[in-house]
Parts: sequence; C-alpha cells; structure tokens
Amino acid sequence: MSEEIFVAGPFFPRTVEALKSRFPVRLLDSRDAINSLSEEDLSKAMGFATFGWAPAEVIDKMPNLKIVSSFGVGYDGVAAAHAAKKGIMVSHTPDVLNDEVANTVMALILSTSRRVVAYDKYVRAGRWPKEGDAPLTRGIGGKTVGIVGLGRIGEAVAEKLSVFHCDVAYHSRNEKPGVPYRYFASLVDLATNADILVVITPGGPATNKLVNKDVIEALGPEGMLVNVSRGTVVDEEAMVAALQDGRLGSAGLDVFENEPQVPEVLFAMDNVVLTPHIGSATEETRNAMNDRVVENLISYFDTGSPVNPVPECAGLITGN
Ligand code: NAP
Ligand code: 8YV
Repeated sequence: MSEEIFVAGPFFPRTVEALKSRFPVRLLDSRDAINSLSEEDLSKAMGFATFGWAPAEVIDKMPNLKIVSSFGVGYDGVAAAHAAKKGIMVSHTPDVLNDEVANTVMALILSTSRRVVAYDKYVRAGRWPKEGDAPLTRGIGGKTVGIVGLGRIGEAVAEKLSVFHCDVAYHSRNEKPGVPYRYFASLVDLATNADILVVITPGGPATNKLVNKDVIEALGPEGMLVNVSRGTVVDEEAMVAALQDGRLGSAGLDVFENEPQVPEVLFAMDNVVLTPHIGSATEETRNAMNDRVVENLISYFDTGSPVNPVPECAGLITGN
C-alpha cells in the first residue's frame, strides 16, 4: 500500500509542489470529496493537510492517519483532543503570523477610532464640499487598551500599542510572568477600565461568548470592541444590540459568528469597521503559513515531531 498525504484546502501551488516533491499526494477538491473515497483509498492516508478543518468524523475515516497538519494558528475546527487520544499528531502554524495579525488589529483600531471608512465614503459621495468638514473623532494616545488573551499575537499587539502611547492591560486565565502590563483576573473589570478591548483568544467551547453582555456593558458607550479571535468568542447578538442602542461606542470586527455571513444591521453603522477575516491575509504571511504546513509534515516524518505540535499532542512526540 502506498501511503499518501491527503490535501484539503486552498493551498498555494508552491505548497502542493513542495508536498509532491516529498510525498505521494492526493488532492481533495472539496471537503465533500473525502466522503466519496473507498475504504481502500482512505486507508492510504498517513497525513492530512487542511485549512483548519478536521472534525472527529473526518479523522475517523482515515484508519492509518498519523498527522493532521493544519493551516492557521487557530485549530478550533480540528478535533485535536480526539486525535491525540488516538495517537494522531496535530500541528498548526503559530508565530509566523503574529506581526501581520497585530498590524490588522492596529488597522482596525485606527480606522474605527478615526472613522476612516465612513469618511472615505463621505469624500467619495461628494459630501465634503456640500456639508463641510467631517465631525471630529477621538484619538488613541493615552487610552487604555485591554487585551483579552495576551498570547503570541496579544503580546505583538501590546508592543505596537506602546508606540501609539497607549496603556496596555490584559485578561487571561493565568497571569503572565515577566510582562509589564496590568493583569485583570476579571474580564468585566478589565472592560470597565478599558477604552478599547481587543479580543485575541482561541475559539472553541472554552471561550464561547466570553465577551458577553456584561463585558460589553462594562466597556460602555464610549468604548470600542475589536475582535480578531473567532466570532464565537463574542456574544454577537448582545454586541449588535448594544451598538444599536449606543450602549457600546464602536467596533472593529474581522471575525463573525456565522462568517462569511455578517449581521446586515452592521452595514449601515458608521462607527463599525468590518473586514472579511483578513488578520493574516497578506502574500508574505500566507506564504510563511503555507510553508509551515509542509515543514510540519516533513519534520514529523523525519524526526517524530512537527515544528509546531498543538499542546494537546505534546505527549505524542517520539523523537525517532
Ligand atoms: P496563544 O498564544 O495560544 O494565546 C492565546 C491567549 O488566550 C493566551 O493568553 C491564553 O491565556 C488566552 N486564553 C485562552 N483561553 C482563554 C479563556 N478561556 N479565557 C481567557 N483567556 C484565554 O494564541 P495566538 O497565537 O496568540 O492566537 C490566538 C487566536 O487568534 C487563535 O487561536 C485564532 O483563533 C486567532 N487568530 C485569528 C486570526 C485572524 O485572521 N483574525 C489570525 C490568527 C489568529 P491563558 O491560557 O492563560 O488563559
Ligand atoms: C487563517 C486564522 O488565515 O490563523 C488563524 O487562526 O484565523 C487565520 O490566520 C485562517 O485560519 C484561514 O482559514
């Protein structure tokens, strides 16, 4: 039986070529394609390269699977604990995107606070000569930014914020040693003290609606909510209602609960900036992420450990 890497997702051609130069590869043109493969074909899968998608039932279809190499740092769409229990390694692509995602956060904060998108529309609609200068906005210097999840990306955001003379505070389940930022064990307390709340935790059940109505109320009518984590981390219904009633001041949103569907009521709001999950979406960063998917597979088959195993699979590193 020849063992293959099954490849599902819009990987760059260079990624597919790199994989083909090392492994026999089977390209799946859609997620559904896996359902039409025979048991014999499925038994050939030793590796699965995927764009953040490997639920338990898909993992279970491949009886000889050894590793899921997932694109993206967030792997809430991969049943990692299930894979680990079966002795299957899962890898992801952290770090190479920290700077880019932090830049996206800064773009959302600045464009939301300075109404860049609304004022671009104002100019294009020919309103400036007719209606005069646009109303003043609010700056971010000296403001307190609360980061929810001071992990790899959260720390990159904090560093950039210091250049903009912001005070940084944060919330996570554990206080992080050695960082110069104020820790809040309570998310509501962080939101009460923050002018801007940046959400950058993983998705999944542990963070579902972590940013709830109470947190949003605590942020308040002058507060800004920026979400680049996963849509599930914010109670979207509560956020939309608070924006409608003026109980939340503004929002910069890259991720949504049912993306690519976005609540249409947000489309008309000038105090909201919406982007289509582009946190890491530059050619340079996506190249690095694509390359890491391949590096993880090669490293796993050469050494027994991918470059970036997910924590759930740390116990599976064999070091062969
Ligand atoms: P990371 O290094 O693992 O950091 C995650 C942070 O979240 C940690 O500080 C962690 O601290 C905290 N956290 C986890 N669960 C929490 C909970 N239940 N309550 C409070 N805090 C919690 O991850 P990362 O590399 O920075 O990436 C973070 C996430 O960003 C990814 O998982 C992904 O979902 C998202 N992301 C989005 C984009 C985009 O395009 N929009 C791009 C990249 C990443 P504790 O463990 O101490 O709680
Ligand atoms: C990916 C992301 O582009 O890394 C992540 O967790 O959300 C993005 O960087 C996305 O996962 C692509 O599907």
